[in-house]
Amino acid sequence: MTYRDRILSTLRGEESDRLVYTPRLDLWYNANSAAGTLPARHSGRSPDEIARAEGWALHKVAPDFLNVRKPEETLHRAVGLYSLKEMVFSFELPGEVEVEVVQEGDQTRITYHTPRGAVTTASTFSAEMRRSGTSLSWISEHALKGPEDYPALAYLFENINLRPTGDDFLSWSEDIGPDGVACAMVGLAASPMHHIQREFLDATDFYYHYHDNQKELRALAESLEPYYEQALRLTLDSPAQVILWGANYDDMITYPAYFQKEILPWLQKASSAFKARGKIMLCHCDGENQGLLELIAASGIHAAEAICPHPMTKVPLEEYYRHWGDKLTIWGGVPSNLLLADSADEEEFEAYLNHLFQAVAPGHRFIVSIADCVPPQAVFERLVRLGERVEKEGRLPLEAGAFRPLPGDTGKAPEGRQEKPPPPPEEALAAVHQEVLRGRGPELTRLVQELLDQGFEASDILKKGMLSAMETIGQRFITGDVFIPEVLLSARALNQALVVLEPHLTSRDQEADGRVLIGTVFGDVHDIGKNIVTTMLKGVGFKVIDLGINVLAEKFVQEVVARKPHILGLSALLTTTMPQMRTVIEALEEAGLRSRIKIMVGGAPVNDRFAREIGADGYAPNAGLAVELAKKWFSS
Ligand code: B1M
Repeated sequence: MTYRDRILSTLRGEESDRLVYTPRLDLWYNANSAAGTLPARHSGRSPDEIARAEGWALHKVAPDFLNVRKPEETLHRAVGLYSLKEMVFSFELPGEVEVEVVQEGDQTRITYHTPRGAVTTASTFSAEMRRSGTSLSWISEHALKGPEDYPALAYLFENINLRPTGDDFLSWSEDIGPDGVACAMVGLAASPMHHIQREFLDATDFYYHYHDNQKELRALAESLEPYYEQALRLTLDSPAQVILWGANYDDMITYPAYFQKEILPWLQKASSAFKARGKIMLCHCDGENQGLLELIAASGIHAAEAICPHPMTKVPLEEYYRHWGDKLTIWGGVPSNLLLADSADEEEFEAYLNHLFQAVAPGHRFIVSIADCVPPQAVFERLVRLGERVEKEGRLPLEAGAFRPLPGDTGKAPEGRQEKPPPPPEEALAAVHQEVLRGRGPELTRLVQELLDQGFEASDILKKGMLSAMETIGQRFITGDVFIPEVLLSARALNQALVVLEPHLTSRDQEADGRVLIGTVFGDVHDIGKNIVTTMLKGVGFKVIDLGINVLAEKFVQEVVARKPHILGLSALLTTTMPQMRTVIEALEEAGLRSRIKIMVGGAPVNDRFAREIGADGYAPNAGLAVELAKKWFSS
């Protein structure tokens, strides 16, 4: 069997003779070829040549976003329109739409003038992002600023035309030959509403629009349906056998109730249409899937690609296999941080490999890969060793054996904590507490005003009513009983009511809590988690100064001098940007500022050990625990 045969039969759930190993090399390759640090034996080679020389199958699921046929093809990505050789259709904007493009340094601003108004987007792709291997630009200005932008976007998508481009896809597919399987990308969003969430809005703003403008947002989603229907039809009629439909599901961002309502129906519709034509559909499921296991299983997709298990996320590999092994193919299985010398030593890496072969026994419906991709500083010899072990031990069925947990690991996701009951409030304060929990800003503001009029102490309303509710929300977030939208809506309600409360608070009440300076480190544009941490810290009374994303060490130092925070919070989601946290701490030491502040680090790849190694004072795995740690520091 060729690699192509094995991948196809594994995806279809048919018998195969061996496990296939397909490390995704693009990020690693882009960063190391730019820095001139490719392994000497692979110098001058392309990623495919490297994989072939090592005897690995080619990973052809995620498109090569950087390698476009014409520069113009990247222009409309900020509204979620892609044109790539890995696609089987391209798009034509409606003739009445005038497109204005302005290039300002690393930033591209585009305005779409439509008969129903204009919308503007801006995206950035910096030299630093290129050096770090990133292949997608960062959207610095989203298309949807307010409901006034809905009609223009609706017009754009209602009138867009798609046409087939199967020939380019076929020639790309021929280049891959028997060494892999060409996967055709339909889009990174899985449904019209997911498209709006991913592409048109800032990740946190989406939840406000979703709550406040349900009717308008739903109408906009309906306007996107013709685009999705055309994309489905053209892909069904195309030569592609394997299709990538949707990416980056995560049980915080696409929380279960939302996934079920807005994403699942489209996955089910598309997967059954593809099945009926003998095609295979997969999704790039690189996020935290703990709360989505059953829903993804119910989606009808053939495979979940980029599966990144515990210890990088909460779900252990054996749990994935137990839930999904008879329903869909798991592609991935090796969390990328195990390839990094800083995150895992040789013994831990070997222990994980021993564990892997047992966790997926008997090995059907499993394709070995690094999830979501090989990081730039990966120890290349570990990649090679994994390949050798797959070669040596990968004959199917794998020898089943007693499953061995990782050293020090119970194999179970961390237990949630018990929620603390709110302090027994008087009835009126209990009502305040409830309105914060419900996230009802106008009702809360009215109630706070009434209580002030009745002579209630402003500080009681704040502390016993509002802040205690945010603590409850924080605890519920830790235990997984509420998701991001609830936290954001509660925090927004609290901030709205603070407008009437603040003039009545004494300066002591207002200055009672600490100042936190927070930011995502240089080279990293992930901000959803940092924003949640910020919101929750503000919710319990901290003054938070958010420096945003991609923040240089020098900027952190300047701001520590200027703002005199008690706590500095650093967030990083990439293993490539984790070392920036050390750089910030060293810069603070050099500036003689280190002893003045407590430093907290967090973000998916960060762990306690790393925090200690770089000299941070603490690490928090989630926003609720970040609040607990900040409070502990501040009260000690
Ligand atoms: Co990216 N991405 N991404 N991504 N992305 C990850 C992080 C990744 C882990 C996926 C994977 O491998 N499974 C992977 C990193 C691998 C690694 O290095 N170890 C990855 C990659 C590779 C990339 C790109 C390089 C992809 C590419 O270009 N080929 C690129 C990088 C761009 C760059 O930064 N230069 C990229 C881009 C993107 C999008 C733009 C598409 C999008 C980000 C949108 C945005 O942030 N505005 C995105 C997303 C959404 C993800 C996943 C799927 C979800 C991240 C998220 O927001 N989770 C992610 C998968 C994963 O994390 N497993 C992935 C929800 C959020 C609430 O959780 O951020 O963990 P989290 O925050 C938690 C805690 O960590 C903690 O509290 C939060 C709330 O409880 N926390 C702190 C966070 N910061 C804290 C600070 C604290 C304390 C606690 O103290 C100060």
